[in-house]
Amino acid sequence: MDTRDVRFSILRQENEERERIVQIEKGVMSLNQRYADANRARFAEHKLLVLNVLSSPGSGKTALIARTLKDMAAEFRVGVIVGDLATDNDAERLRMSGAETLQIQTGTVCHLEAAMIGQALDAFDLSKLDLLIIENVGNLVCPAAYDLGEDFRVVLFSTTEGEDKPLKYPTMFKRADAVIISKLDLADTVEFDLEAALNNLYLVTPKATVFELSAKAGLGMEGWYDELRHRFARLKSAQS
Ligand SMILES: Nc1nc2c(ncn2[C@@H]2O[C@H](COP(=O)(O)OP(=O)(O)OP(=O)(O)O)[C@@H](O)[C@H]2O)c(=O)[nH]1
Ligand SMILES: [Mg+2]
Ligand SMILES: [Zn+2]
Repeated sequence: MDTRDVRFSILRQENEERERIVQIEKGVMSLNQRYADANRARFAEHKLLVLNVLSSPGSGKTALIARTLKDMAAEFRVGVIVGDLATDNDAERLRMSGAETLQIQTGTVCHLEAAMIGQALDAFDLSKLDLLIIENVGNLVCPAAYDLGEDFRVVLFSTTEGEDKPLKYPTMFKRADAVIISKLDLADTVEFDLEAALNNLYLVTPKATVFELSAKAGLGMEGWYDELRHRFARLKSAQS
């Protein structure tokens, strides 16, 4: 073999390897889709509104969920599933709001998968819930690719992360039903340009409903709660 033949042989091996990886990835995604469909059927059977809440680490998912649990306790019976690589800190915080909460520790996996949710559901009596909120692992990349069977996908980005997040992570934002701009109370301090952020969102995901709020200061929460009420009422009337 001369040098050129060796180079071609290595290239061919690399192509075959890449093709094998693509096939494995397709297999994983179609398996995930089967589990997601099974979850969705189970949710529909119990007329459960299910949220998948996503964002980068620290954007305020747990703070939003905790406040929502507290403020909506009289209206909805809520269960929560929280995913993190390690610790049950978030589950502990959410339990203080009185909701039944289950922590999934994913170990090295940086997203939740539908099969993990399917297994976690066994810990709940779904007939006693109106709303199931799933807090995904903090990560703006791969959780976007995993359908969990949810009705409503919510992506947060906080004023402290800058206006360009939708442009840098378009896949995550494109797949959102709603986008929440969080930590609105810090907007002035960090000189967040709300108009630029809204423009960026519009470029990437023109149909997503956008909420601007602060779970900590209690700003803009009513619009978010109305969205939940509206979606829940629609789900009930569609299935009855
Ligand atoms: N000022 C302000 N701080 C907030 C707000 N929401 C959350 N925080 C703070 O931001 C930090 C991260 O909030 P979390 O709710 O833990 O964020 P998270 O998205 O659940 O984080 P991970 O689960 O680790 O990905 C905490 O110190 C919160 O107190 C808000 O509306 N305003
Ligand atoms: Mg959290
Ligand atoms: Zn991942």
